[in-house]
Amino acid sequence: MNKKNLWIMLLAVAMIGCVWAEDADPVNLALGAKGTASTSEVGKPDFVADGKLDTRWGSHHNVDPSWIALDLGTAKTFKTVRLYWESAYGSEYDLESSEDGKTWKKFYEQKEGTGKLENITLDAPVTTRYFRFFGKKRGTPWGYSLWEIQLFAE
Ligand SMILES: [Ca+2]
Repeated sequence: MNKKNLWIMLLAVAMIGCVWAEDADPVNLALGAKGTASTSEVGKPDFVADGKLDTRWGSHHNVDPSWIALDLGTAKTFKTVRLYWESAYGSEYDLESSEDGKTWKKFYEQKEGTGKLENITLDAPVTTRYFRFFGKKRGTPWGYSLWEIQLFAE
């Protein structure tokens, strides 16, 4: 390949890279995580991390507290937590991290949750392998019901 063709090729690769980077959706770091929960009235805990907005997990009705934990496989760093609620939402809850999946540390507290789509930007990035939603007060008589929990680096 001569020099001119090489430059044209490099330019083309760079342009494709730019277009691709702009179009790419942010990576959901929770996708495919393994879920466990205090109870499951509807669906399975894994359903909150399957990337589908029509599959959900719901805890047993009328139980506080209730929780769902995700094992991300390896430690991941995120600054945004997105909760896709079904109609049964949590009005008060903690978000927690853990190094071993047993001992939990609160990094965010919600006291006025309103359900629907909650897009939470943390004050500082959190790095953890285990993530837990810990529901303290339900917004309805039912349980806590989530279509998806998503985590993003930014
Ligand atoms: Ca889902």
